[in-house]
Amino acid sequence: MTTADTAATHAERTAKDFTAHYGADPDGLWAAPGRVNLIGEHTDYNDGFVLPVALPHAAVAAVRRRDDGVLRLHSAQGDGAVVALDVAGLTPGGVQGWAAYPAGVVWALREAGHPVGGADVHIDSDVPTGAGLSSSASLECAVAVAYNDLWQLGLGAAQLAVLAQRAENAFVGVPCGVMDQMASTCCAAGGALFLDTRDLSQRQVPLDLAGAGLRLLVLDTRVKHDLADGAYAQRRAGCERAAELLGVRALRDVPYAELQSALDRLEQLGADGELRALVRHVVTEDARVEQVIGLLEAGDLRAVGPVLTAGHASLRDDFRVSCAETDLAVAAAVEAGALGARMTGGGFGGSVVALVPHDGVEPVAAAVADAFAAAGYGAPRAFTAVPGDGARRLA
Ligand code: GAF
Repeated sequence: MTTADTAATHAERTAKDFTAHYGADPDGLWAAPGRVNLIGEHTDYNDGFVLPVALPHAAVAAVRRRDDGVLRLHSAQGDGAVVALDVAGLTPGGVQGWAAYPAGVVWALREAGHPVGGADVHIDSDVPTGAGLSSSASLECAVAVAYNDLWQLGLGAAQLAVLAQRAENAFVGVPCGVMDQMASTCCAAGGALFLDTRDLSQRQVPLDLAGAGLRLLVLDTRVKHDLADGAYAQRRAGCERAAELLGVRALRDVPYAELQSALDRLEQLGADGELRALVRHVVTEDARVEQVIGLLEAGDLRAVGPVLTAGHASLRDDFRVSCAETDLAVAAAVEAGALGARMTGGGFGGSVVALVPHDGVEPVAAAVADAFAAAGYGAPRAFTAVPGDGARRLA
C-alpha cells in the first residue's frame, strides 16, 4: 500500500528545491490535487454529470513572479532541465512534454485578456502519471491558482478550471472535457463534487466513508495502452455524431426514459451498433450518477457498490474503453469482497476505484495483486483515498 506525502513535507521540499534551482525564495506555494472519479465517465464532453473526489496527491507549484516576460519551468519529476519560454511568443503546439501544461495555462490566461507575464516555476507532483488520476489537470490548476493570486486576477475556481481546460484543448491539443480541472479546483474535503458539466452548477455531496465503515481503494494498474489518445478523440467524435443525428445539442439531452426510442431512431438512420452503444453508455451513466447521488444523500453508501460495477460493465461493453488489466482488477476486487469497482478516468489502462468494507482494504489489494501476478502482469499500486481539498495556496 502506498501513501501520499504529508502535505507539509511535500510543500517544504518544493520550496527548498525552488530556492536551490533559482537562487531566490518563491513568492508562494500552491497545491492542486489529482482526482478519482467515483462515477460519471465519458459524460463530461456530453454535457452530463460527474462525481469526482479530490485525492490527497497533488501537484505543488513554487512560483516567483518575473517582470521580464520570461517563463522558466522546472519539474522535480522531469529530466532536470529548466524550460525557458518567452510568454509573448507562446503558441499552441509550440511546447512539448510536461511543460506544455503549465505554459498552456499562461497562454490561456493571456488569450482571455489577463495581463499576466513571466515567472520562475518549480513543480513537484506526487499524482501518479498515466494512471487516470488527473496528473495533467493538477499541473495546470496549480499554476492557474498561483497566477490568479500573484497577478490578483480575482478569478473563481470554476473560471480557472475552464481556462486550464482551454490550455489543454487548444495549447496542448488534448480534446478533454472539463471534469478533471473542475475536480482539481472545486472539490472539498469530506465530499464528492456533483457537477453538471453543461452549466458548471455544482454541489458538494458528503461522503462519510469512515462513518459507514467503508474505504475507497484505488488500484493503479500501471499500464497505459498506446491507443488511449486516439480512442478518446474517436469516442468523443462518435458521441457528437450521435447527438447530431438525434437532433440534440448533446447526448445529455436524451432522457433515460427515451433511451430505447433514441436507439431505434439511430438504427433507422443507419447508425451502426458501436455508435448506438456509445449513446447507451452515456445515457445510462448519467442515470447512474443521479442514482449514486440519491444513495449517498439517503446515507445508503453500501448500495453504491453495485452501481459502480454496473458502470464498469457499461464502459467495458458499450463504450469499449476498458482493457484486460482493468477488467481483471475489477473482477478480482469484487470477488475478494469489494462492494463494487470500476475503472476511473479515460480508460485503456489507468486505475480502478473500489468501494470496500473497512477491513477489506488489505485482502482486496492482495487479491488484485495475486490475480495480476497469475496473469503475468506487473504489480499494481494500491492506496486508499480520503476526499481532500481542491486547489489552494499553501504559503
Ligand atoms: C479524461 C478526460 F480528461 C476527462 O475530461 C473525462 O472525459 C475522462 O477522461 C473520462 O470521463 O480524464
